[in-house]
Amino acid sequence: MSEVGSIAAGSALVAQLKLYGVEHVFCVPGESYLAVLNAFIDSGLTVTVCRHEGGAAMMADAFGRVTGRPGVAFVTRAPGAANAAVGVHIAFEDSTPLILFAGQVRREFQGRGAWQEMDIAGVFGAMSKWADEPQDASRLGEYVARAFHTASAGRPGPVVMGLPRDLLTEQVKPATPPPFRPLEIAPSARAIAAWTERLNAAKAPIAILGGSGWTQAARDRFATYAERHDLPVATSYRRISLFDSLHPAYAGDVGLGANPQLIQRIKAADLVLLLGGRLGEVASQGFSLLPVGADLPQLVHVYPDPEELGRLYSAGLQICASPVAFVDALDEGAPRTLERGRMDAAHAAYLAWSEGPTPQTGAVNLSEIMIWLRSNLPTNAFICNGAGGYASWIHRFFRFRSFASHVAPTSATMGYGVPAAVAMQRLFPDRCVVAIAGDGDFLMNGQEFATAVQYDLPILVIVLDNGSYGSIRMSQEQAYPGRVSATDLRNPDFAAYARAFGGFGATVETTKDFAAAFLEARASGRPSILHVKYDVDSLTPSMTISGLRRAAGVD
Ligand SMILES: Cc1ncc(C[n+]2csc(CCOP(=O)(O)OP(=O)(O)O)c2C)c(N)n1
Repeated sequence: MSEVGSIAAGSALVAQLKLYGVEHVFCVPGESYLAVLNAFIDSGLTVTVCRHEGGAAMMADAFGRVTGRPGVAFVTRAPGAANAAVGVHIAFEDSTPLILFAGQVRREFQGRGAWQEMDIAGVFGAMSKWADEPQDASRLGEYVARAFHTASAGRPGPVVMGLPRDLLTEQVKPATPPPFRPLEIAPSARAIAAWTERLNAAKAPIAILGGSGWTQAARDRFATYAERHDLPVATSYRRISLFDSLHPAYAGDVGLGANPQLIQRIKAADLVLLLGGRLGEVASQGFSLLPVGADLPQLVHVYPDPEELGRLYSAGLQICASPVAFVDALDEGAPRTLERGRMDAAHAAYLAWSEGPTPQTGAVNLSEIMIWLRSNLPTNAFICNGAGGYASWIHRFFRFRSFASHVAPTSATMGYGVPAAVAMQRLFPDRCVVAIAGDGDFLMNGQEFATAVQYDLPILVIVLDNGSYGSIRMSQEQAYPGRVSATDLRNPDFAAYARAFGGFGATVETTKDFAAAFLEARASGRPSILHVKYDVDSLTPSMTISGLRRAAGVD
């Protein structure tokens, strides 16, 4: 019997989410959290029911990545939580605010190895900022408040919260939960003065933007600042859309297949501003860009977590601040006067590097397709992708104009593009959303195409089919030339797959057919898949299997 005026804890949880501004949740249902599913009805939340918890967690990650607010996913106990783990890992490595709520067995059965029981804290403890489960329904609000704070404060990341089934049905007095106030970590006036002094004295400065927690306003403000001070701006691996690729200060991205001239420019710089990012293994070109363990007087590292500062890089100036607060505090000052002209040179080098096209074996040229996309997509279109050699064509030739328009994991996790596209189209119904996937990549979460069909989301998925786990094939050909093991793929007809799901599908076998197929897909107004078949030889814009084999003297 419920007491007068009391509600189920599951309803109190949903009310708290609403209070914290949550509008979207992504889920796969389970009997372990029926009370929450029940509370979704009439809550006003936009609920996206997914086909796999990995997809749901990736959608929540994409949401958190683009909005800067915690993405929220609900899954059932052990099987659902285990499936969702990949999304938690992405959020952890990529610093995305995310809260995964996972159903849990009844409290009275806990510790017995009950059906689908999982030690949430044990399993997720090492890949999240916090993993726990409340035991007392009256403290649920406190736990949820802490989850929001922890996921978004300092270096953002995932929180995993187990929800015992019986706790969710317990009646609680509706209380006013503690408020959620996102924390901005601001730099001191002394830190800003020290930065300004270094910038004014620098002859060859460069900035590298990275990390999460940026806003459109901070990006715009920093762009103006960079131009004023003749400061070239690079972006970190898969953070390309933190800057407008056609802004006169843009110098390109550091990541896989980075422009060697840009790498040289960073190595030769007398001032490097690493703003918001950690410069991990890929962006640092295998920790070679700035030597780990060495004194780096030229480096100014701005990061919102004091434990990250100094962990890898001994920067001459360390500033604990979120990128937004740092940019807000920047002193306009007089324009830097020493040796100007480097910004234009860096941007010209970027434009030349990304201009294309490059030659490619076979009837489909991916550089030409990327160039067509960059010339024909609306500038605010989203490009969502996962991992594979195909992504190097995006990085090299697509030019990202709008803030956060590239939605792709720095953890290089396959299967991300389709769920991310679903989340973006759900969030921004009027924007053009394109997922680009490899053939291996696509089938890791291609089932979420059904979610796009279910909600009439006209995402357009470009499946780049080279009949191979090409990226691994590339590594194989480098390490063991001519010896192909477990990387060949025999693929289905992806256009027929799209039609079977109720979407639009077309096959593209030559470059010149791409534009017409793309336009037909868009005109259909339906979720679409373009199955693009291309030759496996060109693994990246600068590497072919035939070239690698020739160099190794293998046929
Ligand atoms: C979830 C996951 N599993 C495995 C890998 C290792 N991996 C990276 S790229 C790749 C192959 C990708 O193949 P495909 O999607 O066909 O793209 P291609 O490299 O051929 O362009 C694999 C297996 C990964 N990054 N993520």
